[in-house]
Amino acid sequence: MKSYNYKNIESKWQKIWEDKELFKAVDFSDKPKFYGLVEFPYPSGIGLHVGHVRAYTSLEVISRKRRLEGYNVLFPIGWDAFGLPTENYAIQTGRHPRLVTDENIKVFTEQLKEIGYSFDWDRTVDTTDENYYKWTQWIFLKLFEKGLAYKNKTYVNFCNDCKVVLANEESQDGKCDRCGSEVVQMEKDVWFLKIREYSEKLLEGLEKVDFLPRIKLEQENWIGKSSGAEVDFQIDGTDDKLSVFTTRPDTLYGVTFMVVAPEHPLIEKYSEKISNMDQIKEYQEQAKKKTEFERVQLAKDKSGVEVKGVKVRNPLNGELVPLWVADYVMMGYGTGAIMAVPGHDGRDWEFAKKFDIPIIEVIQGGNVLEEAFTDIENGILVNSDIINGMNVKEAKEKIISHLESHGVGKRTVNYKMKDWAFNRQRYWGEPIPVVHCETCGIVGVPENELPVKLPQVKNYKPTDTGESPLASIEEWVNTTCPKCGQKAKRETDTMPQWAGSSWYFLRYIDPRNNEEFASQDKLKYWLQIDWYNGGMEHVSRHLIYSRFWHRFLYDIGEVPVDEPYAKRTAQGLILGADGEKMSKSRGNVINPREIIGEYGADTLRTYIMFIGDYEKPAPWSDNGVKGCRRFLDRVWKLENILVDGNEYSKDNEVMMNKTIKKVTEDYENLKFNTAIAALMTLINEFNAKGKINKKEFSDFLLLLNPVAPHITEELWEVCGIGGVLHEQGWPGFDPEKTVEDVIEMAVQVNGKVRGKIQIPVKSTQAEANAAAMTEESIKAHIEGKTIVKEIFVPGRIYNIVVK
Ligand code: ANZ
Ligand code: ZN
Repeated sequence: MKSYNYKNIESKWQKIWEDKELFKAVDFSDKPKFYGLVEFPYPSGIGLHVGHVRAYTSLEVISRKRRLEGYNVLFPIGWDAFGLPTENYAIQTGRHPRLVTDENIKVFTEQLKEIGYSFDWDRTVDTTDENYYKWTQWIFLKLFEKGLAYKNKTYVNFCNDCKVVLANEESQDGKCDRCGSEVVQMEKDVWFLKIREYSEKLLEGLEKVDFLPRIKLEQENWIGKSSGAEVDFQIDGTDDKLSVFTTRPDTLYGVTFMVVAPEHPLIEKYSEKISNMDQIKEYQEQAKKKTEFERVQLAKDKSGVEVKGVKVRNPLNGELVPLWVADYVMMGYGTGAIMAVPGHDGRDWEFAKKFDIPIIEVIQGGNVLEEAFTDIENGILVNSDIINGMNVKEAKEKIISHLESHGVGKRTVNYKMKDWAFNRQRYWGEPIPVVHCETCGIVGVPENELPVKLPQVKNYKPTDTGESPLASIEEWVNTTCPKCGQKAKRETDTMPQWAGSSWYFLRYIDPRNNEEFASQDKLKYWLQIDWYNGGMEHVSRHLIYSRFWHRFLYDIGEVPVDEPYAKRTAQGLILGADGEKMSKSRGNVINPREIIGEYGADTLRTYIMFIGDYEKPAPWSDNGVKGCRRFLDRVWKLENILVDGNEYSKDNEVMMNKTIKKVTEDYENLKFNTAIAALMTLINEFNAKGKINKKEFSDFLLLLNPVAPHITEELWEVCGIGGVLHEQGWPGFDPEKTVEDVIEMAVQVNGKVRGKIQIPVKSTQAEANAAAMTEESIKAHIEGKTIVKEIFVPGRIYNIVVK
């Protein structure tokens, strides 16, 4: 037999698959459909990463398995190609991002094809293609028409280096996600999408989908629903009130001070009354310089200033409490003001200690002078007048109804999730399709004028004031108002990178449609996406944003189902051989090309799926790669022990059924590593026996095929099994034959149990007799006598009567 020439084999089969258009998804078919989705890559200049390979090979395995199972499979890929790295590269080199993107896409395409992925290459989408972003703009206009996109002045996280406004999710630990430099607060006009209005729908939607529990949890935390009350405190000597949001209305008797955020409008309003306004102004200036993260997470040492001259009254007991301004209270959450309960809230406790404010215990069980007692869900109320002796739950209810009946508060829910800051002052993004008219305000560009194309610019660098480079192209900026026909200016901000990826899965369904983003018939046929796999890092942002857009499209009748993804799973990271996250700076990055060159794509695929528990991080191991290559070498050599046979040989029956069951189920449960381990064991068994028959061999090849498609197709052909592998069906198993059921059976002689035998559950009376005769304790009572009667209940008991 020839040696395992993976290079020839892999290019040969890749060509055959392509020529036969094997992976083309057919619109409308009698077969059941399967839509498997993987997160499309950002075509960076670095090329494909082994992390991509892990992310894609899982659904690649499932997609290939589904085809063998008789499904019409849609398994698409595309390019999420707008974004900063390409733009920064363009700024450095002066080369147009379009050219750079096209080059990168070419490299990514080659790399993905080398791995032998079964993508439908006729359906690729590119978010930077005019025919694609036309529809991204179209969806934006729909949001705008429905009042879900608005422009507002706000403080934004601004990166001085990238010259770009960052979404909250993009500035972590007070640093820019992209370049790592310090983030500052800047007042700007910003586009927002009202994703908050979808909080409840996005939460409810989670109940009907099959997402991994940790994915659901992260989405819930991101939305951050909390239930409680809004309580109105009266500002002493006025008719004004200061409303606070609290999750703990039961602790109202423990309030010893109130706090407003530095940006709270109350300060401005009462500036005449406040006697230490200078001090407060200075504090406000300091707070401006801090990011939300610094204010909330880093503020171990609490800071604040008392608002002198203003006091507020507790609506329950009428007591006057002092008012403070402190930056641990955020303007963007709740009402921007809190009632402070230092006995039972850690932040309030630290603050009270530092500024010598009284602390009152209202829930029994701790020592509030030593530390805040916060473990209070099951506590009993004290020092609390009308709720004394109640548990927390009762107390909450009682207080809320009391507040409501007295008109000083109400039950309310709050969501952590903020509206989505939806613009960038950058070049390489979708232009936001509106114009600014002095008479008409902000006006959407008419649908028939879409796409609003990106114009040519000389310089891709944003201006120092944070304006997009588009702002400097007069011919483009100056236009006329679609409503009144007078002079108007185009919006020069572009959309954030999350825009294109918020609906790409819909475009795959009908990628070349010029009339609609996708036809209703095709959407009806392909949706929902049956299985979506991607990274945990996209679980809060991309996954929420795309569910939001999809849900919006559903609400306006543009898509037939409310939730886009029936199921969502996530892979773990692949770490370097040093156990650290792979990164260029650490020099521990593995390039898939090198592995393919040295061992072949099938080895790469097998190793990536074998590397460990799919959901957990896994360190790279060169020895592991070699081990997988040796496994494929052994697969290649099975031909040497191949014998005829159209059925499993008797003594392999259970082993085959068992392995088929295991591999079938493990693939579905993301246990690719144990599935491959079972196939390795199977090979060892056959090698030990010195033979494998054709039926056993062909089923083995089918099981391995989704993971290692090239070598298995080749072996199918060279071993003359008949037909081609990819036209076969997935092997089935007989559940009854998956276990070698051995049971213990009691043997009675003349009514007395004389011993026990171990026999397969389906044994006959003769087999039971043979087994019984090997047991000394039983044999002793039978030998030399005559058996006059036998009562054999299969699987239960064996009774012998002797004389
Ligand atoms: C009194 C109280 C007593 C509170 C107690 C907590 C414990 P979550 O669960 O995250 O929604 N809070 C409200 N608005 C705030 C803001 N803008 N900035 C900072 N903190 C704010 O948290 C709600 C709790 O966080 C609220 O309930 C409030 O403090 C505080 F034993 O009110 B609580
Ligand atoms: Zn106008």
